[in-house]
Amino acid sequence: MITKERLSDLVVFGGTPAFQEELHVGRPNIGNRERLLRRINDLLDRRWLTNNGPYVQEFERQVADMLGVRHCVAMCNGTVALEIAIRALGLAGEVIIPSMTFIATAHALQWQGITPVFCDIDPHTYNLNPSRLEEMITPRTTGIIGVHLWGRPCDVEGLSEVAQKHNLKLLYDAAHAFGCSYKGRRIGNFGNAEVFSFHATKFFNTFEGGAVVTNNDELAAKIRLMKNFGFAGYDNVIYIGTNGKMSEVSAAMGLTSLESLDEFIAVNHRNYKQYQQELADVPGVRLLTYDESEKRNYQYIVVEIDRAVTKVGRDQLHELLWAENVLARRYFHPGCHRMEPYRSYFPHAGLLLPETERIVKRVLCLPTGTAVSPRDIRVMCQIIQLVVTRGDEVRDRLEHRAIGELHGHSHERL
Ligand code: T4K
Repeated sequence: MITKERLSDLVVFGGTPAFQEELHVGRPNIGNRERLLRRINDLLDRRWLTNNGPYVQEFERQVADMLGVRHCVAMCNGTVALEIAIRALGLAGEVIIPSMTFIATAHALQWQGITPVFCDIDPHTYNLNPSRLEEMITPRTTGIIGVHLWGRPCDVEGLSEVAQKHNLKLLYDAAHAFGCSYKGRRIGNFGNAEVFSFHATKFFNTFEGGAVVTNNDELAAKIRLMKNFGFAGYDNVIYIGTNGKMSEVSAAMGLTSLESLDEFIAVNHRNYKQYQQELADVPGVRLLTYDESEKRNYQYIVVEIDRAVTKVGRDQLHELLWAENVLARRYFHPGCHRMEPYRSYFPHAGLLLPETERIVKRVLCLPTGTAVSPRDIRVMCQIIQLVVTRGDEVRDRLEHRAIGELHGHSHERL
């Protein structure tokens, strides 16, 4: 690992990369390897690999207990869990969602012929803004999907008020919010149902995986049928369904990850505090904060770049970091409304999404989790500090380099 003190130390200006190996956002946390391998050996010995096996059942029980929710239905991934929850709730026509989310939230609707209607976010929380919801409601609206972005809960009360007033279903995409709480109650207990992702890149993972959790018995029963082709016993299909089942190997990983959950959160919290400290005096770089009086998983380190102060834009900083082997991510740039098929369907959607359009250009997620050391964080923050304190110069040199490259290419073409 190389520390950076001068601009010429930066790779873009001729230096060598700060990190020999790439640092990723979303490097998986791995729990106790021996226990995982023991479980995998067990399931192989049992020759029971999927279809509601004993590990899946145990995993569902443990998750439901931890969250204090009546039902947890484990699934093969978060996207299928969303699709099934959407279908089981009878959503149709139009459903209101934020555009500031991973594309899966929108696709899970469109995949089933339901139109996602993008609503703007609150300028402080970056979650759905309840006061902008009503203007998006039409006679075709059947529901709202709130996304607890980066594990910071939505305004649950504000959203339920609008949902109730207009008789709409309320589903939460809680892909980022496993282990978090809202007003002392665990995420998983709100709306008609909530959906988690346990993808490898989440702080808690089952390789691929997800779950729908709900306190509604009838809905849970329907979702259980739907994730298993509608089978209600051998040779007896009583409902339309698909294959959304979690495998035993995923559940084995899930049970093992659950045993290390507190440790993963503690490491994320420690990393968050260190980033907070190291970036405290870097002007124009604001670390998004978590409410520490609530339960949080601290799995995303999000910085917001104010270009008016830093001079170097978010995208330039992103490029500089990648050159150093820090694979920072611009989640969720450029917003779902600017991705296909939505940008073709709704080319002017951005006009109603001023906050989303502003935020997607400013945020950057930095590596955290158990694969990142305190020293890695120190070096990453040092690079950011160096770049920002010499922002004018870095910007000018990057822009000159870009113009130079452009001239180089046009000469080549001649
Ligand atoms: N709703 C929301 C709000 C979500 O954020 C997501 C998923 C979903 C719904 C859907 O849940 P799932 O169906 O995925 O369960 C990644 C994840 O694939 C995705 O699960 C996640 N959100 C999203 C925020 O991030 P990409 O396209 O950015 O993944 P990718 O391949 O670029 O990987 C991210 C980084 O992690 C890379 O730097 C590589 C690193 N990585 C990845 C994997 C898989 C590793 O170091 N090891 C690994 O095993 O979507």
